[in-house]
Amino acid sequence: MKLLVTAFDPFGKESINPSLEVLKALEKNILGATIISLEVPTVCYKSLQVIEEAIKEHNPDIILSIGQAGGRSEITVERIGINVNDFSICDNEGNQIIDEKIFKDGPDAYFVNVPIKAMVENIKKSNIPASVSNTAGTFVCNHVTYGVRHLIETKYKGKKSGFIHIPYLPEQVVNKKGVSSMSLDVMVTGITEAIKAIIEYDIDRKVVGGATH
Ligand code: PCA
Repeated sequence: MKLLVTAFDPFGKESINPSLEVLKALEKNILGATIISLEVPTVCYKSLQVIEEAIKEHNPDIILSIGQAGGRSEITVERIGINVNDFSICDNEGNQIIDEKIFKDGPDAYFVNVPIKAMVENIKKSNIPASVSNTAGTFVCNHVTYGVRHLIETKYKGKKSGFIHIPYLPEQVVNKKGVSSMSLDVMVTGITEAIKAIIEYDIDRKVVGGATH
């Protein structure tokens, strides 16, 4: 089995992106599966082009993308990507798209097709806070969550894709009073556990993990 794992370059006011740091530290073989690492620009459409090139080159079974969710306190496994670009800040090439579809011919949303509950349970088993998230926002991470699923549905049927948002690293919050962070080694363990769940569970576990709001 081959997994393409992607992470973003720093964006906004940050000089590091925890997703890229986690990607660099990730084992290249997990439970016998080959991990292919890919850095992706935090830029609409270009991010998807870079991922599609890697899909063509490596033909992975699974595409798992990781991104920074500054302010979240847990590792959050995204459930859904929605067909909208509504950027509250500029991407890394200065694009700020407001209220436009990502793909005009695409459905309103796609659920990811990796086992999100099993991933969350596996992360929590290692005593790391994790939960299912029902919104990946409306910036480049949602763009990639939606866009990769759209690529799969339209061109690369049979592959799976998912998205995980991770908190800031401690060094990013030194001057952000009261903002959550998580250490690199903890996040690397968490992502590794999530990948193990993807490899082990073809069908998701039916366990509690929803939200009231
Ligand atoms: N996080 C941003 C884009 C890149 C990243 O790491 C987001 O949540 O949309």
